[in-house]
Amino acid sequence: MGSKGGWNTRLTQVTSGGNAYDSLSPPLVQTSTFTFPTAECGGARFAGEQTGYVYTRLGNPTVDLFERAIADLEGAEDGLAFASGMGAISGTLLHLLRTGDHVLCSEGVYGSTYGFLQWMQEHAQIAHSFSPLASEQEICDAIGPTTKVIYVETPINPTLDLVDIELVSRVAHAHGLMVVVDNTFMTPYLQKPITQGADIVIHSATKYLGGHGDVIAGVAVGSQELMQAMRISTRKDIGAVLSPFDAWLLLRGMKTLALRMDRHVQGARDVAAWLIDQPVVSGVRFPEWGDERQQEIRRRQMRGPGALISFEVEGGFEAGCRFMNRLQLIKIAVSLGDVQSLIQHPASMTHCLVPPLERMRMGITDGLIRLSVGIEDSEDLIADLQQALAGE
Ligand code: 4LM
Repeated sequence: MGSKGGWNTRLTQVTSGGNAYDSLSPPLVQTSTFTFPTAECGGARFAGEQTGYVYTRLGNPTVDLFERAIADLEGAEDGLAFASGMGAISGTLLHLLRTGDHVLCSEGVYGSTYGFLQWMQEHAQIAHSFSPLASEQEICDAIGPTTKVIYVETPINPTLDLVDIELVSRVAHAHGLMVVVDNTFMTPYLQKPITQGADIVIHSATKYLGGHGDVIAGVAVGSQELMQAMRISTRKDIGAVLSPFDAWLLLRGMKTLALRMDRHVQGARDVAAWLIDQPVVSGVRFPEWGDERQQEIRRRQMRGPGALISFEVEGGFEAGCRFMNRLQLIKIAVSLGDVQSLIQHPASMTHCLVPPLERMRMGITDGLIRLSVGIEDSEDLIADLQQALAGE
């Protein structure tokens, strides 16, 4: 059963520690293994005949608390933490897919997700293809006889195009397929894909869930049956497990998720509205703008636009580099969702391994710049952007 109350109340509750030693903060159980009172008890725990912890790769109280917290917030039955977002993506897809299967993907995914799709194709003959997934007909046409999973990023990194989760889920389920949604850019505060019909939701918890740029982590949520199966298959045996300390940092970061997201979104609205008026800036992408169909999707499935903005500076890649190099407050770095604003160039950084033609098809032009708006005061961010653009 989900936690009760408003978002800020729920966030403080689901991330608190229960009653170990009456501590307010959750206990950090920083251990690799657990002792068994008797040899028979150890055997019974391995056999699943007795509950109790065994070894941190199989489960750990601090990691479990993080898993339960994110599952609760996403409206899922259970969660499974991983060492990174890529650990969660690879662990989930390898669990769901077999040699000969096909995964249908949104028209654009994070660069390393693209790399992993390539890896599965080369090493396991698991095929993939991309589609805008924009209408029932388009989705049906893209589903083949071996398709098992539809994998969606929305908003898509870094073009910020939106995919209709409810439509994709309805069509997928009619064909007996699973739907996996990467919800990293939104967090459950802004979008809850499970309530739209998705089967599994994935996060790079490195981003907004942690929020403070000090953790690499991932998580998947879904039905208890699926999560338990993944717990004893790809997570246990590939072993991309989250450390208890990182789970503890995530629990601390998540207490302020709603506060931070409201502030991120307001800052992004201010910055996007300013950017669009700059003569040397073009093609500003922000999920609150765009064609009517995208806006209809946003209103239906998102509570806010998020805090990423993509745009181009007149003069292409070279002008974009000069502009980024002049920034002082905004840091040049990949990643996103940090309290500090971060800016990067997808074609040479996060999506550099995507071949140029594929990048063009995904809408990642050579001059595209992606800005993750932090929680700084908007006027300071705008002043920094203004002085950096002034040189162009
Ligand atoms: C970045 N992104 O874009 P880990 N899913 C999405 C992502 O954006 C990322 C991951 C998964 C960036 C990292 C450098 C939508 C990552 C992968 O980095 O493995 O926690 O998440 O700047």
